[in-house]
Amino acid sequence: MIFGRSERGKPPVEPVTLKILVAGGFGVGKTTLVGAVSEIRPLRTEELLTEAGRPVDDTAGVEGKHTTTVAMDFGRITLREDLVLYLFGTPGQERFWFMWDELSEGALGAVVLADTRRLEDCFAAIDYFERRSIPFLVGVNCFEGADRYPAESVRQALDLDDDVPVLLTDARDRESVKEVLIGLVRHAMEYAADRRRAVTG
Ligand SMILES: Nc1nc2c(ncn2[C@@H]2O[C@H](COP(=O)(O)OP(=O)(O)OP(=O)(O)O)[C@@H](O)[C@H]2O)c(=O)[nH]1
Ligand SMILES: [Mg+2]
Repeated sequence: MIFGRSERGKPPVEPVTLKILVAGGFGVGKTTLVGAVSEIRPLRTEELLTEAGRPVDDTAGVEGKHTTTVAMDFGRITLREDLVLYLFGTPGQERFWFMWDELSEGALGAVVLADTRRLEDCFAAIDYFERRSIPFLVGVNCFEGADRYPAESVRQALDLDDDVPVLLTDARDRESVKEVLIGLVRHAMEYAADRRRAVTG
């Protein structure tokens, strides 16, 4: 066998690699999502939530949470033999948002995770991607105990454009998260095609 070639003699496929951001408010499940789908051990930058941070770190709804992302999460998932996603989870706390500009460099698009108990926490992320014309979708992380709302109600509450997909998900579930990622790649492709059409007329 020739090194670097598959047994059937076909040259190995060079996969397309895409960079995807996972954003949203504090404690909404970004690190969980990256960990659930990553096929490599995810890189995490978690620090303990300190007593001193209590007044500003609102853990209502995620009382079991003891750590927070201070720089980023990083993971990888092969969607198809020829399509690999690199996932970058952003820090949720406002004091680390200066990281976002660097993380969003070259990103194809973003998943904005939302928790229906604290929807307003994802406004800033939505605003961020809208302003920069980075395609995004909203993944509603369905925590137990949180009321379930249809995707359309979430769209209205967040005042999203009609073309922004809203998908219900469970950040802990690999298959569910994969669907969200596939949805985002699809949406980003359509978004790019629409923009090309708008430019070329
Ligand atoms: N029940 C339930 N718990 C979840 C779900 N997703 C995340 N969690 C829990 O919620 C907490 C917060 O999750 P993280 O993944 O750390 O959230 P994060 O968005 O990365 O948080 P920051 O980086 O601090 O902004 C953890 O204790 C998770 O175990 C979910 O879908 N259901
Ligand atoms: Mg995190």
